[in-house]
Amino acid sequence: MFDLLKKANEFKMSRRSFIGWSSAIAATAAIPVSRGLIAKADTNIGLEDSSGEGVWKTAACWHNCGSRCLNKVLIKDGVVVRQKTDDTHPDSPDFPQQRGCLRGRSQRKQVFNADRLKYPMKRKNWEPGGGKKELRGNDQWVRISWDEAFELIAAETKRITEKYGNESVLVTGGDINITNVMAEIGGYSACYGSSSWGAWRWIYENMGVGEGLAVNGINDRLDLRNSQLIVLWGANPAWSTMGSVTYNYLQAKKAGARFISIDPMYTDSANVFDADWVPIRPGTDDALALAMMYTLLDEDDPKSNPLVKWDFLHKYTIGFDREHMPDGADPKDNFKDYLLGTYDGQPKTPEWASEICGIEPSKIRELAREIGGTERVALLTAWAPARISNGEGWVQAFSALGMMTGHMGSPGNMTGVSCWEYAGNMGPMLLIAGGAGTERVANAVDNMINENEIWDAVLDGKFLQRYEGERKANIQFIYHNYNNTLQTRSNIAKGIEAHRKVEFVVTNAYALTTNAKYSDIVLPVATQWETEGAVKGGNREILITWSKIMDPLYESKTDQEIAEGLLAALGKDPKKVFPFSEKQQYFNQLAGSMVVKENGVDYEPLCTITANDIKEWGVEGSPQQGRIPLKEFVDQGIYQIPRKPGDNFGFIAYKDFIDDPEGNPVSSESGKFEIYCKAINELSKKAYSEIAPIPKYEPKVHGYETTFEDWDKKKKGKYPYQVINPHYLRRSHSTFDNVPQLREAWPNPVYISQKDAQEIGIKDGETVLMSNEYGQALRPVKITEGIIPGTIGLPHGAWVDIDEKTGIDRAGADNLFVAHIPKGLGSSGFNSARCNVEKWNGEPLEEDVKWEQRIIKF
Ligand SMILES: Nc1nc2c(c(=O)[nH]1)N[C@H]1C(S)=C(S)[C@@H](COP(=O)(O)OP(=O)(O)OC[C@H]3O[C@@H](n4cnc5c(=O)[nH]c(N)nc54)[C@H](O)[C@@H]3O)O[C@H]1N2
Ligand SMILES: Nc1nc2c(c(=O)[nH]1)N[C@H]1C(S)=C(S)[C@@H](COP(=O)(O)OP(=O)(O)OC[C@H]3O[C@@H](n4cnc5c(=O)[nH]c(N)nc54)[C@H](O)[C@@H]3O)O[C@H]1N2
Ligand code: SF4
Ligand SMILES: [Mo]
Repeated sequence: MFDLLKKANEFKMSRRSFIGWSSAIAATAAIPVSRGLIAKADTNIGLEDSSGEGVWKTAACWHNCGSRCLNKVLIKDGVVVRQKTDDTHPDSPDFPQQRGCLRGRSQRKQVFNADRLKYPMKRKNWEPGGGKKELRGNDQWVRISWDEAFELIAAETKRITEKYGNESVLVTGGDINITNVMAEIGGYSACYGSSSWGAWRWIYENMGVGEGLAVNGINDRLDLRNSQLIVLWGANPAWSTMGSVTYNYLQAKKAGARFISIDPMYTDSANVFDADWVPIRPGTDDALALAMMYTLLDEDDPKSNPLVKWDFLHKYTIGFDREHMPDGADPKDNFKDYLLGTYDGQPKTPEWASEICGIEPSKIRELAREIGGTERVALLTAWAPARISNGEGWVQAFSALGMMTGHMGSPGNMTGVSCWEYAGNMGPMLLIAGGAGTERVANAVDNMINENEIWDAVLDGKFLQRYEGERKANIQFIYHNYNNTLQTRSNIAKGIEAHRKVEFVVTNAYALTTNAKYSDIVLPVATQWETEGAVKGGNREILITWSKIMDPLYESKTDQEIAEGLLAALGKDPKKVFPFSEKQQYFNQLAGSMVVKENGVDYEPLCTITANDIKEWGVEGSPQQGRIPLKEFVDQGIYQIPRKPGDNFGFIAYKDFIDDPEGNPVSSESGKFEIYCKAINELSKKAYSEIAPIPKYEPKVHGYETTFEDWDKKKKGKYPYQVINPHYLRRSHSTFDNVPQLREAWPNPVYISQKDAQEIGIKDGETVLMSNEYGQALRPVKITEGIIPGTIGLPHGAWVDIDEKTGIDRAGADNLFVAHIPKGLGSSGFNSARCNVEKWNGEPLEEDVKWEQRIIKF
């Protein structure tokens, strides 16, 4: 052991000089000293390098970053010395390599970061029942053994569930490990939310924009090349979908498409695609869409200027006009009369919308004419514009615009969400990962707490069980599973208050994340470089598999090992809940993975598995015939379907429905696209606030209108700036925020317009204090012409770092400013927040790359 550590240290020195890291932190963070340095190259699944120069293995890049890429590591003498990305085949537009981004390529800086948690630990002033609860987040840590950790957690779990009932345990996150433990002992309270999707979450199916949430709402990437106009309506793939998406869009550009970007920020995507930028105020897209539809109606002449696709509306939708209303609905409630203002006296004119969304009326008319008057248009939105309070009207309006202009269901025409792993490329998955085989244990406690209500449920003892009614809650134990809920959900300050109220908080984490920091007991978890392996999908053309790079670092354990240890301490049989070893589960995923056949319809197993493979792996299974040998898939790390125009894998969203609406109805109650949707309206009456059955403009809680003290006199109020949280390249949400190299590359400023900066009296790089009724934070400003005045861009996910004396956060955590007010069917209002911005007269902020890392020394 000693020799190996020495070797690793020597290696670190030469490696450091070779890479030439300039920052001292970067150098010390590069490689830790531990048994985990000793990567045991598993001959079963490793790729031997014949020259003896090391072994390249596919390493996990497992985060919820909106992409999935191939990452490989070179293991030499048991040490990870280099990383590379996809070079499994030559790159071309039709068959692109799945290249990793800056975060994936710095993955080893995260895995081997000096801040990795080494041992189980408890808070110094914790004792059963909570101890000094107010010190959570601000206490010292004491190292404990795993046995002690399991015993303490089991004892507290028993005490708390016996005293307050199983519903007093709140498990956050959907990961199966801890939820299964708590389900096995009688259940737990869970939470749910709309985090990614915003208002799309519970609207799309009811409206009939069937699979609009993700997979099948838009056409595939090769068909994008048929679009003449591509509208990116609040979408920035160059930041939020790494991998090949920007490259795919560029092929459409090369094929002649023009781009428009409707966004509060001039994005890197808009820049790359040379898009016309239409700056818009956050949360006002519904007003713009309504005014565009008003213009279409106003200027439409079926003979001389056909802008509205009446045939499409009549054949495929209900609720547009009084002649096409569903049974039982008041004909006066039709959408056309709402646009015209027939009954409410307010036509939704460009002049009306302009005052709200900030776009000139002439520009609104121009946009309507262009979208209505172009034959083949891709109307694409990411989830961000719907990640607002009362965002349902936007989802309805955007969809209705696509229907009114008929840009759905034919080549080059699509209207829907283009986001996350499916951005700009939808259709049935051409490869499907197999399941691990572990079952979710049924949860006897049926408490589902909306994420906007979790902290209030803890503090006030009640919540709304959606569609049912109010329920009492007495949460006394928060177990943070696999997420960073305290950081990534609305109103962090309230969350901290809630954490300081309950009797017990536990987190499994590999660094001192926000969840971990405010806990009583923290269990060090292995990263996915230290677990057996997994198969994961990404875009529809790929399946990636990674396998173990090394044993768990320090004393860390995998999520499943932790769950098993807890079950045993609770007197339960771990084997009953987790019947399969982690290796068996990895094997199950490989064996169950499927690939589409050449006909584009049927599927076959991806891996050929021999009796010898099964023996070598030491698992249970049966031999099977597949597309490629198991070893080949594991060694390559990827299987990708080559694509070419005209192949059998193309996809046009809703084409089946367009070809035969009766034979292939969409998911709504009527089977048609519902511009008037009764179901949404009825559901909303049993949820948080009523949603109109048709697309209607509604001011947002904490939206633009609320930045004024007096709207008529246009007098700004206490919190005059709107805040948005672009997903930022330094991080995947909060993940990677602790990597010094990424901090150096992406310094995390707050983006402010030139005009606002002048009014506030600040220069580029100076520090500002942002504040509202929920929180305060400092950030250096980046002054730009590329953001609409009146809005600031505070990147999503910085690790909150509150000074206990002043209450001010120096990291600029977005969720300090977001209200925890569920609206509609329960969506979160991340992009509808507001605050004040002023020059900071205290000590200027040091760049966060220079901050001390959260390294716990015992
Ligand atoms: N204000 C604002 N808030 C937002 C958003 C926004 O735009 N604005 N976006 C929202 C969106 S889209 C999403 S999806 C959510 C994401 O919310 P989260 O899922 O909470 O996001 P992460 O910060 O990535 O948290 C993942 C955590 O899991 C840990 N982790 C990683 N691997 C493992 C593992 O193998 N085991 C265990 N136990 N832990 C592991 C990581 O260290 C990290 O702390 O945030 C939402 N919050
Ligand atoms: N780098 C990075 N990439 C990520 C993630 C990450 O954390 N970091 N997270 C991944 C996950 S889980 C998800 S769900 C996706 C989310 O992906 P997106 O929803 O696309 O992410 P955002 O960056 O929040 O927003 C995209 C664009 O919408 C704009 N926008 C914000 N509010 C509004 C609005 O009200 N109206 C209009 N018109 N535009 C608006 C923003 O300025 C931004 O340019 O990203 C994924 N990709
Ligand atoms: S885009 Fe995501 S999966 Fe790809 S390399 Fe970056 S972090 Fe990893
Ligand atoms: Mo997300």
